Amino acid sequence: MKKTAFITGCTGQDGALLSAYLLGKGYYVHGLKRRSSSPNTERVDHLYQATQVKDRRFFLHYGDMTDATNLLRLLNEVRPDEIYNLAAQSHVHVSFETPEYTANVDAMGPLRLLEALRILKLDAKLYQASTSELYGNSGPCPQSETTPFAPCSPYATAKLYAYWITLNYRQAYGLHASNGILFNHESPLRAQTFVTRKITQEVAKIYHGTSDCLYLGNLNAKRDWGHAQDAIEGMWRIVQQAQPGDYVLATGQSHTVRSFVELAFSHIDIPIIWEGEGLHELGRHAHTGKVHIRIDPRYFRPNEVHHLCGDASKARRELGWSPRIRFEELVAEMMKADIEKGLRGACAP
Ligand code: NAP
Ligand code: G4F
Repeated sequence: MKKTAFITGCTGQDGALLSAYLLGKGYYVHGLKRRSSSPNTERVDHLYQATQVKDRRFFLHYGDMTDATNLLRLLNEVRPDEIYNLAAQSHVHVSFETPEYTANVDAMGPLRLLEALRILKLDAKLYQASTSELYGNSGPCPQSETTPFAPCSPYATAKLYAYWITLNYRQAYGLHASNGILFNHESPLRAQTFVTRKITQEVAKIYHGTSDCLYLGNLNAKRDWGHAQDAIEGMWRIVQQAQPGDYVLATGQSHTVRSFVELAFSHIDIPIIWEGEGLHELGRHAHTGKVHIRIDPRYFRPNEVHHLCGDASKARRELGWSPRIRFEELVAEMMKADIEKGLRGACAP
């Protein structure tokens, strides 16, 4: 029998990729979408159209993680086999501006889903989108499932609550509820306010002559950047396990923001040299001397996580999961997509 999945955050990067992945496996997919005054379903519109006529397996429902009765009603109507809770105010910097809202969505949201499962006595498996931000600057790299958590932002603190309440409900009520502790994962669908997509989009504009300078914050932060498609497969594998658990999904390699910038510019044949320090640091075209990167203090965070790099040994061992797409391939794919979007005159997402 075909399985049914309920995906919160289905209009985001991961939600759109997961929806396509599960539809490809023959699932019925029900996604939660927020009411918005401007379109917010661009990433999934093609899926909606593709399954409309003969094979209607993709459904969108209005809802919000802050609305418990909405979630309760939808889960009661859909009665899914699997729930993927991907919805979140997912921007770390923005969470310093909207800490209470972030807690409401990212901490209380998962609690609302868990309570709905308990109240409805639904026998569904739940995936909670946990994050490497939980580690903060807590200790040595690489970080694994046993590394202590030390969240450094309202976002990470809210996600810490979500992590523990998922584990608590698993232990207290025997729910099949799992955490995927995912390190940064990107794709051409990544929102433009995250650093990777911001870089590839601006470098593509520089290539097309519609911009000449990229403004960034901390160039020295290091992240373990993988491909979102690999992450999606890991999420699904976590949910398929006979027993619930908590798993790190990561590549095990980290790079600085600076090296991401250099690699992106290399795709348009611009070698970058760096000069100066701190706020006065510049990135110049090594041959023409033109300035293409400047520092803007607006992009510094009140508190920074310096280095994230994951150890996914447990996922390799128990899920048979390992990332397939290398960092260089990820950057190449994102650059190609943004250059092609520029040729078509298209922009977001
Ligand atoms: P994303 O692109 O920002 O997508 C977030 C999704 O959540 C969007 O569909 C958004 O709707 C929805 N959403 C936000 N607030 C909501 C609310 N109040 N009610 C209902 N839906 C709401 O994030 P992503 O990169 O796909 O990440 C998916 C999940 O994984 C998030 O929980 C994130 O925190 C977590 N995570 C991501 C990464 C990563 O590197 N990508 C790593 C670790 C963990 P709109 O489209 O209307 O904005
Ligand atoms: O791309 P970022 O905004 O991602 P960040 O903060 O690592 O968070 C992402 O990954 C988490 C997993 O570890 C997820 F949980 C979370 O939802 C999100 O998907 O920033 C990456 C790094 C930071 O150190 C930041 O300070 O890039 C640095 N950075 C430098 N200049 C910048 C910029 N970040 C952004 N967004 N914009 C800049 O101009």
